[in-house]
Amino acid sequence: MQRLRETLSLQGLPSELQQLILTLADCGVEISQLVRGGALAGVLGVADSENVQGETQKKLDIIANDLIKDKLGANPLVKGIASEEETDVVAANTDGQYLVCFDPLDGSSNIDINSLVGTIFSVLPAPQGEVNEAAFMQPGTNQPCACYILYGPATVMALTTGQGTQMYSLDPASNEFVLVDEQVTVPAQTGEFAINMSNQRFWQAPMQDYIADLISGKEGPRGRNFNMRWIAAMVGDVHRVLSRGGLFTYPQDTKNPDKPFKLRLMYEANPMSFLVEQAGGKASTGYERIMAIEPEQIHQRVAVILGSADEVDTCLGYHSKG
Ligand code: AFP
Repeated sequence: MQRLRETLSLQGLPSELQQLILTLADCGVEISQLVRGGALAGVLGVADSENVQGETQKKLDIIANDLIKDKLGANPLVKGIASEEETDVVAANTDGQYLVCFDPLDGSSNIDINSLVGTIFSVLPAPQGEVNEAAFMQPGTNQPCACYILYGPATVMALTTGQGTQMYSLDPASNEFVLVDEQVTVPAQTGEFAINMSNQRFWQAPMQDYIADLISGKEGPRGRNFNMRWIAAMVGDVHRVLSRGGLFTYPQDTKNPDKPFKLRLMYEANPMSFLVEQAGGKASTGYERIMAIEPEQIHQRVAVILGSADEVDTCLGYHSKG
């Protein structure tokens, strides 16, 4: 069985990027142990604080964020970090070559019900000069690497360095990630979609029409039935898409006029889009390729439609009709 470090070496990656990826994996191993502890580790429940998103922070949000911040801050390769749980970007090491954006605990609303959560990492090259928000304003196509670690019955890691998408599983005996799929492939067609249906009345017309046609199944224009799954943790829903195909979407909605979009570009949509595209899938806002977006703010949000390429194209067809 091939361990992560061996796969990275065989990919002929720069030694610095290999070393950074191993640090990201180490963060995942430590957070996995905390998540496993659950109530017994004293990490459940809410903290008495809110993040920049205006979301009540869970204890484990803060613990995971601080653990990653400390580990990356201590790595000389890291020039700066941006986190869902940090209002501003954080400078690290002046001579670092990389910037790291992360969602330390995606799906944290699932923590107290013992459901799926994960950590999402997006790596960017560090430009010359000071570490400010502008340094991070790079399109997703600049990522040399993206990965997530999913804390489920098994702890798994999906990773791409632009040479396809690989899947690893954490060996509890050695605490090392072991390669389980060297070329993850998302089937072009699917019978499964993922969306928070409770927002249906707030969607724009193209998404309302697309989902209505899925739900009308065999008697409708699609001529076949579809199944729905919703984990309410992007990391879990995307893992299902990478594992067996599907379409995941969190579309624009009018539920909160100040916040037409839910998912964050820099540390959710971009890394997940890179992983899905490298596995043969597609990732769009409905009107443009997510990874082509020129970011304007570190916490900016975006609509997401990603997964099986043919199904994403079908959904985009509804959007091009307007
Ligand atoms: P939390 O991290 O606050 O649980 O949010 C998770 C998330 O950002 C994303 O991972 C899910 O796909 C989405 O929100 C779920 O949103 P809903 O709670 O509206 O279903």
